[in-house]
Amino acid sequence: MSVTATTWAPLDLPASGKLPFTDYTRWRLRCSPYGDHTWHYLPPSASPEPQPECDRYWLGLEEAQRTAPTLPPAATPLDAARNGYRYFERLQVADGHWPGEYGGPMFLIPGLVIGSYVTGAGFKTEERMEMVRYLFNHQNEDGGWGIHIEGPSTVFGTALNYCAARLLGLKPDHPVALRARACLHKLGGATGIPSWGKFWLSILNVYDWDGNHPVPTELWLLPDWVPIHPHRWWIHTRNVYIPMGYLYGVRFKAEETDLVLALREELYTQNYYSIDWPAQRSYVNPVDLYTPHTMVLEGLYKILDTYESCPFPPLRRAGIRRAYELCVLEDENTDCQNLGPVNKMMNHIVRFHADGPESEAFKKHCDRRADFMWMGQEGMMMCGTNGSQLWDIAFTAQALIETGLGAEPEFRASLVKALEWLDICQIRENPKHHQSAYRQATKGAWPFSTRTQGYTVSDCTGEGLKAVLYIQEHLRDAPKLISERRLCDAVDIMLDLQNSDGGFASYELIRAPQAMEYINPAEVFGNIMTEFNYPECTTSVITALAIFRKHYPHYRKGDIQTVITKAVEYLHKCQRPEGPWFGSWGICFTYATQFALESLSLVGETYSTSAAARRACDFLVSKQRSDGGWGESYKASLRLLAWVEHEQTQVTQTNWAVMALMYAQYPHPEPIERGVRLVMSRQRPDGSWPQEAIEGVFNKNVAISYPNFKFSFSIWMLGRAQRYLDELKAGKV
Ligand code: LAN
Repeated sequence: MSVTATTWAPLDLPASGKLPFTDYTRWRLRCSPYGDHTWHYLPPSASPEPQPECDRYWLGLEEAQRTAPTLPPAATPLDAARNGYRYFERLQVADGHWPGEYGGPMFLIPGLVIGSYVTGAGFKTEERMEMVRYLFNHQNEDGGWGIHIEGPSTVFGTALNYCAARLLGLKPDHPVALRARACLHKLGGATGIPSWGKFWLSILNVYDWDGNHPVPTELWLLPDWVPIHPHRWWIHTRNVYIPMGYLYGVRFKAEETDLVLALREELYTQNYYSIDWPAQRSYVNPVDLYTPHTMVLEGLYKILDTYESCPFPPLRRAGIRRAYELCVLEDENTDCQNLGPVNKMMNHIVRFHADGPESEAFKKHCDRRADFMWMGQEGMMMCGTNGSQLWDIAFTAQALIETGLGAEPEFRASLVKALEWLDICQIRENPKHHQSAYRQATKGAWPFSTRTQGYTVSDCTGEGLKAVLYIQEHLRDAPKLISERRLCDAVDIMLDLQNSDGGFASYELIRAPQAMEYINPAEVFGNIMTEFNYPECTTSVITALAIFRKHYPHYRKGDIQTVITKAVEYLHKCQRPEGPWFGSWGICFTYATQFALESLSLVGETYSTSAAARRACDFLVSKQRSDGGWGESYKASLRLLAWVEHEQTQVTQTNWAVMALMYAQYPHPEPIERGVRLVMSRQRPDGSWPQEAIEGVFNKNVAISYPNFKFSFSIWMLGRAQRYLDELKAGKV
């Protein structure tokens, strides 16, 4: 493979991305037996095969053409839940799971495109066209792009996506390019791009490596016990800095093609060749700054910059070799799919550089790019992970059981298929390279997406286990596909993940002091250096263990009790004084509070018995809007601020708030009834709900979409509400 004119040739593109650039009836989603998805464009020669409903839904064809059947109007919340599931079931694929798009962040397509361009890994023309279209559709009014689809324009978003669009074939005089350049220049040009942007531009050879602070791989040569050793960093951060260190160490850069030379002209307000590069290292445009460099980091950089001017070659070589070894271990553990989309594209370049374009590893990397590329109605995006398969199926399965819908003959088969997928998704072994790659155990865990990706996540294991227990224990004659031993393996995984203060973090135990945040070099993210405890992760584990012990009361009884007690203590400690819990992965207080009240209810704490539950409910009720719903903005996550209202009421947050009240056995029906009415009023005649605002967040500053939530949580809430309101009226609560 090489950078050929045919692969990257300029495209003639319409002025706007409103209408598809390709024939949408030709796109097909294919799934591996493990639920890994890839989209394919059928060549004109292919015999036309019918397009499955799932594909049509995600491509927006169903909505555009209104082809879904109209359902009998819902008279009760349970009818509405049933209609919702009738719609959602059509989106389940043959292996039992629900595929879904997982877009939102706007710094992922650039990594994909730059990493592919510099290694000569091509795209199909249709993929290029639809990626550009996605960029067109997410361009802000002012011509720029933000760090995520709802964010204001930043240098990071604008410079990187501008480069991506140009590499994909956008001509420099196209109106979209003109507007983007105008915005970038108004922001002062690309010099002030944050450090991860400096890195990608340097790879593309349109920013000098001298404009970057060092990324020393030598740190990996320190003994493991050193408190700041990189194996102690948060897994996403260390997995990004490993290949980044390698590529910095070898100063990898693209060939100086005409396009590269043109970009050097287009990205800056001054002459590229006159830029004082070292002066840019610590310069980040204020519009981009989320975590400014601390004095500690600046001090550290002074030392590193000095070392960099005369590095000790054998040490540098050993550091680079070590980084390469770690990339190989990660590739072998995940079949080159890797932990996430950022390190995936960096490893792709490392393997190209070290192993060559003909190597098996590089070829595998090229193929695996497709796992992150998703076709949506606005074009083709790069997802935050290779999907959210386990996460979505776990909530849907629990919703079906708790509402009783799963037991209705019409839906039973769908639920059994979901169980089959949960069975396939559970990780059976520890990683191939376990200790040597500093990995947490995985045997018995459920990952966030698929088994191929294969990373333990505390709350995914919790939700996966709950879903399996619900189906196997509550669905009459359900096949017991997952043995007791395997359920116990999942429990072991969770018990080993508790931190000393009782909380649970995301992928691993907290391995380093949290003061490491002082040396966070990525100015656009917060809380990324180490693991932190999260109420959401903690509550999922408490809930899963509490449900597990009801069915298996003897397994590690004492350990489970101790872990739950300490976790509940942690949960009490991190409740905000006003009543809610702060969510780090969903927006925001409604999200975390529903998980918290679910787990408190399982240890007997409800509105009438617990002051904590009462405070939480009163807080939520105080935020209910006059239309009966709730709505929070992603902005609440930015600065640990208090509640931030969204301009519109949101179905998903209304679901979370009502679920929270029901978990706590809130004694008054009105707020629940009003929430139910709001969610029912937003349901369409075909049973679906339209997409509203973005639902998730990460690293404080980035929003991410969970489009299946509008189905799983609406069905769950409405079905439960029916029973809850009946019980409340009958005086049974
Ligand atoms: C996710 C998505 C899921 C999420 C939950 C399971 C919801 C959470 O409770 C634990 C953390 C986890 C697994 C999580 C961690 C960070 C991820 C992987 C993401 C938000 C999806 C994308 C994000 C990842 C870091 C994106 C790549 C960007 C970098 C800055 C490396």
